[in-house]
Amino acid sequence: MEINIEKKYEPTLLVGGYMIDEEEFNYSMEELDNLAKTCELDVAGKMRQKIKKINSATYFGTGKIQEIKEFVEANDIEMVVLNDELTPSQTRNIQETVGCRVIDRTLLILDIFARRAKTKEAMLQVEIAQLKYILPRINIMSGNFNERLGMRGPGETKYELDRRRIEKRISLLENELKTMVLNRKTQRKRRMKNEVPIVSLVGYTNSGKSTLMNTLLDYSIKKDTNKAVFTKDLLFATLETTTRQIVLENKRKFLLTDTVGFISRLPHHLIKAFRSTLEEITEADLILHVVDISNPHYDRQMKVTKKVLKEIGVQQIPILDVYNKIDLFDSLNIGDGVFISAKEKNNIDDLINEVSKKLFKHYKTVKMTIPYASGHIYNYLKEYAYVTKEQYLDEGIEVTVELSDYLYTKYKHLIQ
Ligand SMILES: Nc1nc2c(ncn2[C@@H]2O[C@H](COP(=O)(O)OP(=O)(O)OP(=O)(O)O)[C@@H](O)[C@H]2O)c(=O)[nH]1
Ligand SMILES: [Mg+2]
Repeated sequence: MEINIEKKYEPTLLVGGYMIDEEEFNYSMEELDNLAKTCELDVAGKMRQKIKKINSATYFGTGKIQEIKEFVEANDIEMVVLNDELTPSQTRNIQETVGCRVIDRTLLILDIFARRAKTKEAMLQVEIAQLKYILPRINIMSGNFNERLGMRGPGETKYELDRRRIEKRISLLENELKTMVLNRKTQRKRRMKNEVPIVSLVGYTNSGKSTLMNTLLDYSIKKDTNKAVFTKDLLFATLETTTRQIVLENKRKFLLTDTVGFISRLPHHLIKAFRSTLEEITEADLILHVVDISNPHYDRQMKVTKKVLKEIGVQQIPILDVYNKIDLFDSLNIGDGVFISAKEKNNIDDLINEVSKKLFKHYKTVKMTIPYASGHIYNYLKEYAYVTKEQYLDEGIEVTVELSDYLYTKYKHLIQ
């Protein structure tokens, strides 16, 4: 059984079945096309069928399978991609009848994730998802137990098709991942102790989250251009979580987290494997839901994102919808939410205002007198808080300063 789509430009047939929601189906077929192209497959045809019930043995009924076989033979198709997750036996049965390799949507997405994984953590997560996908399939697929499994992943490791070894490998990788996540959690706790609010960028893949992160990094008064994140017109350009600090002109600051994008019918194993990455979202104080408004299906994409957010349990976190890519329109009927262009840096002030309203509503402006002997406190506040006024008095420096809850509690004794 091959898990990698090694061959480029392989003549490929996309097939899908739908029961009720034809519109959702059309869109997911369009997406499948994009996913296939991302895997460098040569899409030579598409077939579709309204089905009453999924056939447990062959997914489609006999008639459709026959039709697929005829198309495969007539067009020298080498790969059939089905727009759903197939059971191992369905894959085998269809493959036997149509006479070429059959894969499902899940394998396609897994392959893209495997291509994109760059950090150790993302690699571990992808490999775990791949192995869990393989595990129930090793008995049935190909029947050839000695066949080697080409695995795209860390070091391009090869595995024998051996259940016990795969299970062992999964548990080893899961332990490794656990240690890594624990370390990250400790770091995060340290950050949270400083009471810097956390903002998470979430949204559909390719909506512009990473571009917005770079634009906000540029907006920050503390810039570090080396720290820009990777952006590209690719599905799943980002697979790992990156956190950066954004400092505003008034010294207010927050941590901004960029993470993996969503897609409809995201494979279950992937959500599970990426749980630790997605969990970071659950610790946010505010979620910026980035929407590509130039995509004709943006409302559908929003629904998918909201559904995944619900699945990872973040209903209680406030969400601000950020409609991106407005530069692609001459005029736009603007409704609720914030409308920006992350790329052209339009309306970023508006976005920051909205974010500030939500994050810093508890901030208090106070007057305090800092004794001359406590110069370090004055220096600290000048660096980390927004000092709007200062006056030198006999007993010390009187400052008017805006304080976060954390600083308010810390310096309560100095407040007048
Ligand atoms: N025209 C236009 N293009 C944009 C804008 N923002 C982002 N893009 C483009 O959209 C594509 C995807 O941008 P990314 O920032 O990588 O998207 P992402 O949401 O991080 O995607 P994933 O990491 O795959 O989830 C890139 O080609 C960007 O240049 C925008 O405001 N206007
Ligand atoms: Mg990204």
